Amino acid sequence: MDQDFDQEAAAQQPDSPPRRDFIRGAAAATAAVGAVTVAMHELDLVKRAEAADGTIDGTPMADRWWPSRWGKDDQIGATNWMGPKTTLDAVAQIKTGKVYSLGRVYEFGMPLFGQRAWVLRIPGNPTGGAYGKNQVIWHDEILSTEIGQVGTQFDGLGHIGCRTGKPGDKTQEVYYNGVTGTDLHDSGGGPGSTTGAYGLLKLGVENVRPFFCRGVLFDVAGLKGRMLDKGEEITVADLKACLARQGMTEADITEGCAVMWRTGWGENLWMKDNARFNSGEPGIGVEAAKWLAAKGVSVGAADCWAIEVVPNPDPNLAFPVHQIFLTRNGIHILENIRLDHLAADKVFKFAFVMAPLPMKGATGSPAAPIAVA
Ligand code: UVW
Repeated sequence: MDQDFDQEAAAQQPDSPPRRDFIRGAAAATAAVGAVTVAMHELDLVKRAEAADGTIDGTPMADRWWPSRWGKDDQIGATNWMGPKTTLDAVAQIKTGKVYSLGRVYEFGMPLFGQRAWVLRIPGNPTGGAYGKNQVIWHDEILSTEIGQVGTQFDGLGHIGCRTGKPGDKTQEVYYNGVTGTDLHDSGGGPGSTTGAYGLLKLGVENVRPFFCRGVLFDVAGLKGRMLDKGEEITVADLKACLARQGMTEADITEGCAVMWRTGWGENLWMKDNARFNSGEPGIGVEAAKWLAAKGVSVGAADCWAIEVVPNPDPNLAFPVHQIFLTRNGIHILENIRLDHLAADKVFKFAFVMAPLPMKGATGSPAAPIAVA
């Protein structure tokens, strides 16, 4: 299969419907649902996305990104780094043994992107029983949610791709390692076949290895002495300044390590001002994403909902860091984590531990990551 870009076809598209509609959907949800739990991305975000010219020329996705550094059939991306070397290096970072929980509580009222939902119900009181002379009773729950894409969430490699051709041409919707929209959804039909509607046929989150590696925190809010604002880009200079302030060097960013940046956005706004939390965010931009990718990190994480600056300072781009990390480099993303307690204790290097739930064909996973100092 020739998966080279159809640049000419792409250039003929007057607009970029998926990117435009994706963000417009969030704004529609705002109008419909009001100030409850649904994301309330502001209209300026929509206007900026609509300014995009609908082609990928001149964007970080303009040149071919596959086969991956781990071979043409790889489906686990940067978790290839995980192994005895990263495990032992992580253990070497442990000095006090203090454990920090980086995950947030999943609950009604947490900020959600677009029209995503969190609906947990307990069927019955109790759900079952009583049985036996000992009269055992129990509770279950039913959960309806975009399970890999709400709250503290780990993005798998099937989550984000890039349309490189005409709308509707699934062979030109390309994900990590050149996997196409057709590969993800179409097993060819016939007896025993299934479709991606029941779980992506490739790049599902069940493929990734558990993380046990070094973690590195860039305390950008500490560096600036304030919460960063939405649309404020964290640059490579900022990341280097964090390292210097924290008594570290670039050599501390090792292959396979987990990197995370504290903006202050989560600790100040999560469940306190959801409308502002969802209206945009500070985060890294294209420059810093490329810099970190070149260092071979395994996952990028932050205390905000997309880890990257939103709106992007370049009005032609929508979520480019997602594409640079996930689609181009197989680097995972971890969103909506807590970092304030690490910063308060000046813990900037630690062991990072997280096992995404192996849900076959899922785009991501809930997560309860920990740091061990
Ligand atoms: C998108 O789905 C674009 O965002 P996130 O991964 O931040 O949920």
